[in-house]
Amino acid sequence: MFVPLLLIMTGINPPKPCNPVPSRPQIAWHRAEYTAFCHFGPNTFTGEEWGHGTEDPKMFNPVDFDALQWAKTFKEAGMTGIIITAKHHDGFCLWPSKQSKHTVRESSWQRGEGDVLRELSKACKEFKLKFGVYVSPWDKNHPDYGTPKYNEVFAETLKEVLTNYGPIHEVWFDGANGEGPSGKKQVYDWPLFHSVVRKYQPNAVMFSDAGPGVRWVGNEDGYAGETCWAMIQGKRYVPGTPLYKELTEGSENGEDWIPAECDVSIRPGWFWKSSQDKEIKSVEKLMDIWYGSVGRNGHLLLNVPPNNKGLISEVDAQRLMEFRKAREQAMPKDLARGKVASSDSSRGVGFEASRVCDGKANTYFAAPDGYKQAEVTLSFERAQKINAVSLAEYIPLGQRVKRFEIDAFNGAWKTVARGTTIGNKRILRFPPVALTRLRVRILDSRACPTISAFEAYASR
Ligand code: FUL
Repeated sequence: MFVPLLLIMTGINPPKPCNPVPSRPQIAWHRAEYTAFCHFGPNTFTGEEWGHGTEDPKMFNPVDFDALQWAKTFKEAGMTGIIITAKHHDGFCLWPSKQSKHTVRESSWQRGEGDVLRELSKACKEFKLKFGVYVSPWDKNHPDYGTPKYNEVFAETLKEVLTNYGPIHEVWFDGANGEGPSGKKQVYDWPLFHSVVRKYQPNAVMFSDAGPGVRWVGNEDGYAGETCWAMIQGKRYVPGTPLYKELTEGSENGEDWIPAECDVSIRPGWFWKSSQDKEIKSVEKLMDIWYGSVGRNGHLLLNVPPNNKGLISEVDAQRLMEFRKAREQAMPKDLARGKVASSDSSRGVGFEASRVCDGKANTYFAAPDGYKQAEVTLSFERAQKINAVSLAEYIPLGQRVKRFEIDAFNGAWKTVARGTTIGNKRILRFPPVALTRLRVRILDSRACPTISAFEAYASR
């Protein structure tokens, strides 16, 4: 039996998991926080959002295609990975799939010898970015779509993507399910599709409205709920669920750890169009989205569509860098790091209050078993002007906190912010306040609270 070293040394038990808890790949996904989404394909050349599947593949010709430029741009923007539309609803495959006659092989790009997935997976490796794929089950081109045979075709299609391009961190399944060339809709064999992913990429998280790895946040605006549980009751939902609004908050009593991914485009559309070059979201809007997604226990999947030359346009790249700078200015330096911390209850050695400000994600303060409330106070030698805090629970043991308040002390205590859930990360902003002590008061929790980070910021 595995006995943690800390327990052998101190005799003090860590809290028991408060189920459900995330898998290792889900924990890595939470901590990765921010991923680029790339919609790219025939629509990039036609200006459509939903292609028809009848487009001439010859017109796919991104003459200056450069996956390294994409990866470099996204790396510099502070993103941790890229998810590419390997196949969108029009059925066009960005790799020379054997399951289709509507692919890069039939295009005029690189005389039919190009492979976007090959180039992009290599570029991701070079820039140490995670690589993910959007593979649409809806296919407006495939002649078998609408028949049981298509499920087999799609399983083989997935297998190609999952076995030829190295590690895949996320597989993105869209919920859209429309008619194919025969006018029929497909009844998707989800158990089959999931089994293919589990077999060939067991560490990939699977996205759909309903998971099973990560869920849609229920809107395409990039915002999680102010209350946002990583859990849902998985059995209530299917891809394409009409109950999608519930996904914005998740459920305190959900039996399944299926956290929220917030997808949103930097432009009005998902695909690049020159007409939208002037409609790129402002830095202020992107900052608001950041606080509303990553700052509310979500993962931000920001779509930055490559243009018809096969490059990330200068205007988008520029905005991404401004956005990065704005984040750094809003939260420049954690002023709580290494400060004196105390708590109103004590579990004992290994779980002290000081763990909240040691800068380590895997150490945490924990209250004793049975406690549903706890206070952790940070003390500063000199008065500090603070206008934001960032909190984190130790999510490997489950998401617990239901309600909390933040107080500042400068002669007297004053509540400056309040919230409900925390999860992987919760950022709260408030008007600048000078303080010598900063306190989080957890008012209610599903089980004894665990806090791994309590950070304090003064924006520049
Ligand atoms: C939707 C799709 O129908 C859109 O075209 C886009 O890919 C978006 C991210 O998901 O459901």
